Amino acid sequence: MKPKVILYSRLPDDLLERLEKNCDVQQYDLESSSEPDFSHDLREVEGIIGSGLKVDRELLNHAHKLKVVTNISVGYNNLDIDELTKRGIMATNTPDVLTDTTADTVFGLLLSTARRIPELDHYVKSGQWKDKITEDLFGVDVHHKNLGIIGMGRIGRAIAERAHYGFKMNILYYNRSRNTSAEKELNAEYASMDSLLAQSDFVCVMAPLVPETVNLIGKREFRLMKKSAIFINGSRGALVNEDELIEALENREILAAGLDVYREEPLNLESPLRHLKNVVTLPHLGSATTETRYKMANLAVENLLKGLKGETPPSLINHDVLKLSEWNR
Ligand code: 8YV
Repeated sequence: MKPKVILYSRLPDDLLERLEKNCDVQQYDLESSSEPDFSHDLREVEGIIGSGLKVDRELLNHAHKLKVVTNISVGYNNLDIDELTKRGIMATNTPDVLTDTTADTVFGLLLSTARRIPELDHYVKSGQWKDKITEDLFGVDVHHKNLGIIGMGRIGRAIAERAHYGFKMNILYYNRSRNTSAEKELNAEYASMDSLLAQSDFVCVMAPLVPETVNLIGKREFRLMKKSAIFINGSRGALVNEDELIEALENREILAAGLDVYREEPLNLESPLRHLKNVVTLPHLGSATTETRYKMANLAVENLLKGLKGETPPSLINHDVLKLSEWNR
């Protein structure tokens, strides 16, 4: 009998076919932004694959046969890793394949915000360009400026490469641990958070969402930034106190912000972020190119099938789970 699997994200046809060849696939409401209720299916399920589903103790209490939970994303703040490990369930994600694409998006956001590209696009298309352009439409330079990166992981490093080689920027970074290769190769300077905030022209948050990073950036941090600073968030909305960001933008304590992620997604229709001229927004699509989303889905399917066979998936998160299963043998 094929193992039962829950799929709650869209997969390219050939990957769905591969999954269906090996598993009994139960697909869920793919279009809805609300989480599907599949509690009645959990009892028999051995694998879960998709993006963003909250997998916590409550869900796991219904899933006694579960072996693998496969995120189609690099972030895994939706998974209770300790609980999964305790229960001997493998958790996997999709690192590396999305690094360059996400760094491209973040850099695009940075350029769009500094040079006000979406606003100026609207200016032309709405017929406002009737005469010579005036100073009120000018942006600020990116090249040779100071870029502060909070979270120098794979994506942070890829952003730093673009900034260093392409834009001759000076890189400051704050991270849990030193990234000596970025220091050597990109001339990146390790700084305390406060010093990074005070010196940077662009502050870019790329840290993972864990309990210690919730509200990492708020009123105090915005006040430490330059009044000319541009703030970029390409990681997770919860790292930033969004009300305090809005206040900082409205009061011009910072110049502007470029955002791919929000507290609430999709962004609440009432959010002032929708109306602020000094904000550029994207709908959480850092990794969303056809090529990269295919690679992510492919890696996720590979992770799932390997895990279901009892083999080690290529991007296993909780390696302790292997020790546990050896002990149980
Ligand atoms: C995901 C992301 O694709 O990988 C991540 O952590 O943020 C994106 O690349 C996104 O979470 C899917 O909705």
